Amino acid sequence: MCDAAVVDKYIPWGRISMSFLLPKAGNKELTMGLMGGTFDPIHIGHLVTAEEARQQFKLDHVVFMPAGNPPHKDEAAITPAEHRYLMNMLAVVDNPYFTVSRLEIDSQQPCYTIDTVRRFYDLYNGNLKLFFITGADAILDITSWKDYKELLASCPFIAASRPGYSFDKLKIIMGSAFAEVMQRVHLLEIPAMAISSTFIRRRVAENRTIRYLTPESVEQYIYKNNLYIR
Ligand code: DND
Repeated sequence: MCDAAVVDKYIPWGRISMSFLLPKAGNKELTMGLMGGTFDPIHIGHLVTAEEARQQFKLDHVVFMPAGNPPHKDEAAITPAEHRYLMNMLAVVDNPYFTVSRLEIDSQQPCYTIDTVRRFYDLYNGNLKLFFITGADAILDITSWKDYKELLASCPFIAASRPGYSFDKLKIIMGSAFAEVMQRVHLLEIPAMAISSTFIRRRVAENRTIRYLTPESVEQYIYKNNLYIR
């Protein structure tokens, strides 16, 4: 469960609230896309997915949620959360509809998506229509996520097409779970981009260019901080 203490905490440069930078609710119900990820690093596949979801599903905002201590990944193998958060901030700065949340990275415990979704509904007093944005690959193992039935019931997913993960293939691999899961999953066709964070990390380690695979500011941040160099 995400730590409630992150709602309002002190950080070295002052006091910051969990809702800092998050879209304000106002009187009308907000329609929001939440894009969770390890983002190690964020790249144009993530950004194109979020922007396409925003337009096709008429989202007021997309909030990127870098995972602090991802339950599904080896913590020692991932880049410190603060670097991943800052790369997300650099990547979204020119899009007025995109923001980044610190909710998960400020939590000391593993954050499960169901807990994050509950926190968001609480934060907006239910005055929120939330979609969780993923790539098609995430749907493949959704049944292993914490309380996945409740998660899907409370928050529909938008799943973007991804090279190597056709929905026909998912149907075969997921078997009987597919039909039930897909009742709450909206498919999103995006221009196919065979880009992954793994691919970018490998290219940096091999001293190969990553230009245009991620925003230039993120590329420069990676070099400046010697990230992904073996
Ligand atoms: P990843 O580490 O796969 O994200 O994590 C995705 C989200 O799943 C995070 O919010 C996790 O907390 C959550 N999760 C995972 C497992 C269990 C549970 C929750 C649980 O609650 O039990 P990446 O940084 O690798 O990628 C972020 C998203 O972007 C993913 O959905 C990925 O599929 C998608 N993506 C692309 N989509 C389209 N084209 C591309 C993409 N590259 C990545 N080229």
